[in-house]
Amino acid sequence: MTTTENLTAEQVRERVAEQLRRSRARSTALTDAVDEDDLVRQHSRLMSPLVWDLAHIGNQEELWLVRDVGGRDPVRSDIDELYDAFQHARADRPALPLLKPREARTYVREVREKVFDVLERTPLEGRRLVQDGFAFGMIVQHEQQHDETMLATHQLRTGTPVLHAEDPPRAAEPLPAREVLVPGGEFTMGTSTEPWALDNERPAHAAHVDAFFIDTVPVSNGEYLAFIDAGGYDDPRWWSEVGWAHRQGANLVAPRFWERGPAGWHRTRFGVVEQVPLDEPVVHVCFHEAQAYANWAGKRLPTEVEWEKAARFDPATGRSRRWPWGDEDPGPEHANLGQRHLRPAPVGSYPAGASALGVRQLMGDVWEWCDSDLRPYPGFAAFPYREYSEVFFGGDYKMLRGGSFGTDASAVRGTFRNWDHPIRRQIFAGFRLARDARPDEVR
Ligand code: AVJ
Ligand code: FE
Repeated sequence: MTTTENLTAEQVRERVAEQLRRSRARSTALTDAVDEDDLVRQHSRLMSPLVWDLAHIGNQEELWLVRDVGGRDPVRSDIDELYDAFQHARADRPALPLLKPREARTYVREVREKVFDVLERTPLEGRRLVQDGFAFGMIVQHEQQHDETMLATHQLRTGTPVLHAEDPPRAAEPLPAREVLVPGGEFTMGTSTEPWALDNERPAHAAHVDAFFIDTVPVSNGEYLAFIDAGGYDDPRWWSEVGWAHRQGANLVAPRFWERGPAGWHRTRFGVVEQVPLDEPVVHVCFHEAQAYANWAGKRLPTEVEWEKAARFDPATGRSRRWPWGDEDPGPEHANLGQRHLRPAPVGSYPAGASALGVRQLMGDVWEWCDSDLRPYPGFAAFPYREYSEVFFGGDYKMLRGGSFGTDASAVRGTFRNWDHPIRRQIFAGFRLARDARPDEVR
């Protein structure tokens, strides 16, 4: 959401209401697209049944907005434990006595009706939790995050395709330079002013990078194919020790959802089998594959600090932008966000979304693996609950930045931080390359 400094409480309420409606329309579309059996089934041990995500969305909304912000009685006090992500691993959720699809739909509707009433009656001041509508924004983002998770479940399900969307637009402009120099020195990382930024994005602080080069576009399927064809999956030289062990144990030979046919590589995308499009960013690779590709290509992955500087730093003013293109919220010309399309756009698309330094497609298309672990920023304070970020610090997680075609604009920003295990491939993640600048390349 845009900085709320100049918005009246009424305008904040309108924004909240609009965002709540948008996220619910998406959750509804993702769950109405399939039949009841499909909703309660486990499509992959990596994922919850779709009906769990739906009721979990409602439960999280009830806990924070109905009970905490609203101070109201529980809508249902008997199901909190079932929908607590820390109580049951995803693989175990189908066996739980979950709400049936009809009950889950009724539940989320009842919660939502109360929430609109709470929104009307709650002064959006006095408590940090409600300042600028934060708690509502947090719940909008939570729903959109689970919608992206449900989209990944859709990608894992087999059967007749049920999701459809137009292809993203193809840029008419020629490809930019393949890499740009990011100047060394300090910049402002993170934020203390973005009203709906989550705890791990805070506070704004000075971060230093040495000068480096970053690619203007993500690595494409065509480029990734050259790594496969060069035997990259069979050469331990390119892989870290843990990466190689995983490649061997999981028998990785290509991105997830790819299959080699007599006439070249195919992939399955939301139930449709198609030729691998060479000019699209590669997606469904894990951190270890991204790192191996980078080593093979003679480059490396950017660190998270480098990624954010390339995305936000404006050398003309010295300040950090909210988004790569500036401070205004994303429009369809800036980035492939919001599940408007069911695939990344060809590399070089969205010239209007380029950063000040000329780096494209930082937001949307594919999440980008960074060579950094999940760590708190200096001055981090858990808010409003430790289980969003803090309990994950120091775990086996690598950072992902920028969002994918399946990420809603309300659930990502220039400062937004995402993370996952380095072996995960069902998420919509790809990567771009960086390299150190040689002294003679730095003016
Ligand atoms: C921050 C995206 C890794 O989806 O697991 C959802 C967000 N936290 N419910 C996730 C989240 C609680 C989280 N990520
Ligand atoms: Fe959740």
